[in-house]
Amino acid sequence: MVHWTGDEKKLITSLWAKVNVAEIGGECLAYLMIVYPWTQRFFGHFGNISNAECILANAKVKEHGKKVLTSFGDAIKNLDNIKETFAKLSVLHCEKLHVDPENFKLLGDILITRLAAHFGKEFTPEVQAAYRKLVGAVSHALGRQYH
Ligand code: HNI
Repeated sequence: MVHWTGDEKKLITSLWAKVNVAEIGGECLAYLMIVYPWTQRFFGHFGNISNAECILANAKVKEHGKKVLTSFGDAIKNLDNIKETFAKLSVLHCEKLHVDPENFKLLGDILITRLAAHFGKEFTPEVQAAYRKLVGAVSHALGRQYH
């Protein structure tokens, strides 16, 4: 189990309270698909994703990005219970969606870059360290049911 210090918990939750989940969620999924184009193969049924502009404007990408980041927020509500929180989603991504767990790490990296872009100086190295630990834990939890 990941151990969190009181400071880490405070840094994570106080930044998250200011995150616009719809906006940053949509951006994260769109950026993932643009920066790592092979991830587009999972979202072929989302309509027009033929170039960066279309991906950024795509309503389904925005909607799904919001869903994914809302789900990521469940990790923050359950910091001491991340594995169990994502157990079902891990099975879904593995057995039904066949998403390579490497992609969870890529999405985590993208989230860090978007938080840095939105929060600037407020995204201090200490906050970033706590968030890197968090995206690592979420990625590990989502990848846990793979066999
Ligand atoms: Ni992911 C569906 C959460 C990363 C591909 N994903 C979901 C759903 C949630 C979710 C919640 C909706 C489940 C349901 O309908 O019951 N996904 C998360 C989280 C992360 C993540 C918390 C990482 C932080 N998913 C990824 C990544 C990919 C991905 C990195 C592929 C690159 N997810 C999918 C696909 C679906 C999906 C594909 C189904 C989409 C659809 O509606 O068709």
